[in-house]
Amino acid sequence: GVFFERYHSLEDIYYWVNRTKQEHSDMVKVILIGSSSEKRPLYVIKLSGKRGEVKRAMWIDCGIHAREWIAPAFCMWFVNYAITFYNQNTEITEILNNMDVYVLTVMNPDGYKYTWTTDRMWRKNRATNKDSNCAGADLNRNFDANWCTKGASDNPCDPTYCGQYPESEPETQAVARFLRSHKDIIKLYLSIHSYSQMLLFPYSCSYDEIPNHNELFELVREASAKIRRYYRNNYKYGPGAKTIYLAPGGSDDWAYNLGIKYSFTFELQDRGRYGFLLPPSFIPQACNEALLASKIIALHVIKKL
Ligand code: 0X9
Ligand code: ZN
Repeated sequence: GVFFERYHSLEDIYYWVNRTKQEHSDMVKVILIGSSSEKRPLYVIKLSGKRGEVKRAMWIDCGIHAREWIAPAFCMWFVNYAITFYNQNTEITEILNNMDVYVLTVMNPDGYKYTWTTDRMWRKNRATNKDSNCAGADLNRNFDANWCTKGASDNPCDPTYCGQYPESEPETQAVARFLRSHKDIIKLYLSIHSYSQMLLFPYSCSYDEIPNHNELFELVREASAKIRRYYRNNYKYGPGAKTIYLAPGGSDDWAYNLGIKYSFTFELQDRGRYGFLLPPSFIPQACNEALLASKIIALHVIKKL
């Protein structure tokens, strides 16, 4: 529907989360995993197909970075697709019959709100930093993976400020705690960003090659090829450090080290023409590309379980 072909304010998104839970109580639960530094709630939508047995799960977060509006739009797109096409589309049915899906639609609500009211190009959260007039830490530099080494900044005024210490930020902490406490069931971690059209996997915090590099490389190569075939659009792929840049303290590397051996960051459209200001008319294709990649990866993980 047209609802998902627009960007939504934070208030709209909260409202949508609540409505979704009420209208689809058979498939949807909402879990409060923590709150932001300005005390906004962090809600995770739990999607389940067949009920009952303890299932494995996958995780998707969107909107770590405030200005990347296509990311929350994707999380909404994914949830709507899953609810609408469960028991109609074979792939999403297979996925939901084998895995619960946890979706954090906006990991950085304070920053997201700020991009709607004050500064469209804001990236970090909105925490106050002591001994500085500059606000915010980069939540994707705040995880405990070679924290604050080359590729992050220890200056609170920089867009890649790593925070005071690993997991210093409440948003990081909430996600890290949830993943730690569910690490035995969560088999796949996906983090959605923009822009530049890339399918990335660990490591970004070093040039080391992960033990299952070949498997993940083949997976993203296949996903990229299918996106090219179906949507005539090019996605680069590979380990973060080599494919984009060295960037420590990221959620994907941390989740990988926690034991989630399928861990990915997607950079959605575009490649710079509009950048973070991707027009709403691009939402459907951008989301469908990422949805295709998500399905391919999830089905592979299920096959391997
Ligand atoms: O730099 C980032 O955090 C991501 N790119 S963005 O333009 N959306 O800011 C890339 C993240 C890749 N993964 C890690 N750095 N761990
Ligand atoms: Zn980002």
